[in-house]
Parts: sequence; structure tokens; C-alpha cells
Amino acid sequence: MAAEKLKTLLITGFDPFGGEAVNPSWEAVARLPDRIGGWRVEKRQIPTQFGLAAETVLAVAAECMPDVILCVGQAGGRSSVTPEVVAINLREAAIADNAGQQPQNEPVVAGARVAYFATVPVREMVAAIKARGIPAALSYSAGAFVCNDTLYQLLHHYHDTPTRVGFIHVPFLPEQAKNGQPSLVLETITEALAAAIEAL
Ligand code: PCA
Repeated sequence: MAAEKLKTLLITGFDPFGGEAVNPSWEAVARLPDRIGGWRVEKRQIPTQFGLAAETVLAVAAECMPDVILCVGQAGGRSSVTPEVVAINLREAAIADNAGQQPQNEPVVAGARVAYFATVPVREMVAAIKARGIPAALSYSAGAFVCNDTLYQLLHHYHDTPTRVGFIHVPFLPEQAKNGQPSLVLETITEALAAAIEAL
């Protein structure tokens, strides 16, 4: 019998930013197994920098030729794991990125369309995460900082190709949450990502 052909998932998490010591997105991605269901899982940390984040993903993707690219980012203040529905063509940063860039009212890609929908099955991902008893919901805005920037650039690059692209925002870890902000423990965030991957 022929061996099952594994598909390749490139999954990324960001480095810490905004004065935080950790970024739960990378902490969780780093703990994923190398194989989940029919997926070979390639994990990388990417920098919280406008432009360079997407460039880093594209450089790795050129080597590992993923079927799906899933980026994961921290969304402090959110209480659930949130697959992003859409990326918009706007850079508008409330804080500086890790290279000191703080663009205001700039396009991600000049002259390109206003928005792209994610090309992964976001509703199935939410259902799969909830089925594990973990809070999950669709998000209709990835913001206008580096996470949206990365998702937009990847969706623009892979538009009309078979490569599917998605993004999941995750809450703070308990040690980051101040003044009653919501959080999830690392094991729960990691399990949520594994559930989302099984829904791809
Ligand atoms: N979250 C930020 C950028 C890096 C990260 O983890 C964002 O939501 O844009």
C-alpha cells in the first residue's frame, strides 16, 4: 500500500512586542507536534515588523512549498481564539512595531484591492475549537497593525493560487493579563491550534 502523502502546513507565531516578555502565539506554535492528522507541520517565529513579517513567511514558503499557511498572533483583550475572516489594505499602528515603524493611514499594497477574505475554512475551525470546549469565535477585523499586514500581504501574494492562507488571533497568557483582562493558559491555546489544523 502506498504511504499516505502528507500535506504541508507552514504555521507561524510572532516575537514579543509592545513591551511584553512573551508572545503566546509563538509559545503555542512552538509546542505543536511536527505532525497533526495528514499534515506535516513547519513552525517558524516571525518578527513583529511591518513588511518583514510577510517577507519572512514568503521566504520560508518558497523553500517548504506549503499547501496552507496559517499565521498566529496575540490579540490582548480577546477572551476567545479567533480565526480572522478578512484582511484590509490599511496600515494604521497605535504603537510602534519592533523596528520602530508606526505607519498611519497607508496602504499595505498601493493600488491593490481594499480587502481579501481568508482562504481557510474559518467557520469549521471555530466549530472544531469549540468542540474541544475551548472558547472560539470568528473575528471580522485583524486590526491594522502587523498581523493584518501579514495576512493581507500573504492573501495578495497567493490570490488565485492553490495555496490557502489564514490567521488566528489568540488571547493573552495569564501572566500577561492585567486588571481582570481575559486570558487562556498555554496548553489550551496550543490545543485550540491543533483543533483548527484538524479542520483544514
Ligand atoms: N499581534 C500583533 C502583531 C504581532 C502579534 O502577535 C497584531 O495583532 O497585529
